[in-house]
Amino acid sequence: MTDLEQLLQAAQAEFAATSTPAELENAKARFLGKAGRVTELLKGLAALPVDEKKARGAEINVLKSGIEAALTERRQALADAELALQLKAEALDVTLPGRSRGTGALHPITRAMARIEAIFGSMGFDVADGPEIETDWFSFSALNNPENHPARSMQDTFYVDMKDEGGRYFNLRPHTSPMQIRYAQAHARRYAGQDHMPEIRVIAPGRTYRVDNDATHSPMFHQVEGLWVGENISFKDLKAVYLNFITAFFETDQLQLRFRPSYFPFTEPSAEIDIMFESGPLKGRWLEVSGSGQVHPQVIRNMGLDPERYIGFAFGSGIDRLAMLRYGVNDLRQFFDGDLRFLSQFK
Ligand code: 2U9
Repeated sequence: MTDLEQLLQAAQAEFAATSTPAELENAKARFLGKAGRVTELLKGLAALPVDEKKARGAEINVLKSGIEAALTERRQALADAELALQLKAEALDVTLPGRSRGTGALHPITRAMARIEAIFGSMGFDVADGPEIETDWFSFSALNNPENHPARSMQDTFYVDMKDEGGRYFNLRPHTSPMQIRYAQAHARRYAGQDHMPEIRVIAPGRTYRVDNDATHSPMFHQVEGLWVGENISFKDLKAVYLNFITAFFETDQLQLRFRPSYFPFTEPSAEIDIMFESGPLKGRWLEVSGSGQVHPQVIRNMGLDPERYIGFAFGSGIDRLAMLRYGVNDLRQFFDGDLRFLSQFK
């Protein structure tokens, strides 16, 4: 074997022994680099006589081509191996089930509210929605709750550091009654001067605020108030509407309803509404579910209507409490903690 054939074999062996592209490039440098062995051979040609130079040069070039071919082959083999490894590592099992994002769902209070709107909607009630930051007049005065009257302390109101035109602080509405007033005023204005005014039949569901925080009170809670005003609306209509609502909401007619005398500045006479289930887990206990009453004549006047002609009833129920009873929840605050372990049970 000639020295050149030996050198080719040496190169092939060294290339074969490499296991990374970097190692291969180092091996290449030992043969074809500036100080590589083939380069040294080529430099050696200069010392040869002219007639030998040509033949030797041709032989060295054959060697060089052989080494280059071996290099290319090894490069390809290493790249193939690397690709095979990568494919193996990143292999994708298309038969595995997909990872779903999980479906969202409506909050139980939102669902209760939607049911309430649907039930009252079926009885011809419109739904009113409006500001949560209110003026003193809409939250209190219009509802026959004058400044400095002790009845104001029935509500531990949040005040906003900003005053209305009368110099009184804005408040976070402690009930949705302001919306009922706004709605009734707009209704009265619309039919002012006409012989006939359609009845006002509206509910105002929404967020309300009071300084209160325990297992059955949250500083932010939800109320639905109802208002039905016309020329001949009485307590019997209130009883029929509320009984129909509560049996539809709880999906049972196995319940009794009673009125218990009470006091609110905006209604006279006033009553608490209690219900008692005749079956099921809540059977046998009277549960307070709403306040109610005949709208006070002064409140009718504040709507822009004549209390000699118009009369009606109003009620106010806590939506959170209704939802607690319906879903068997005993701490109101769970609704607002944002804990998905609790909330996802209502999907
Ligand atoms: C107008 C006139 C009268 C709404 C009423 C109640 C009785 C009542 C409470 C129930 C539980 C508030 O959420 S709660 O704490 N509400 O007891 N609300 S009558 O009376 C009105 C409303 C608007 C114009």
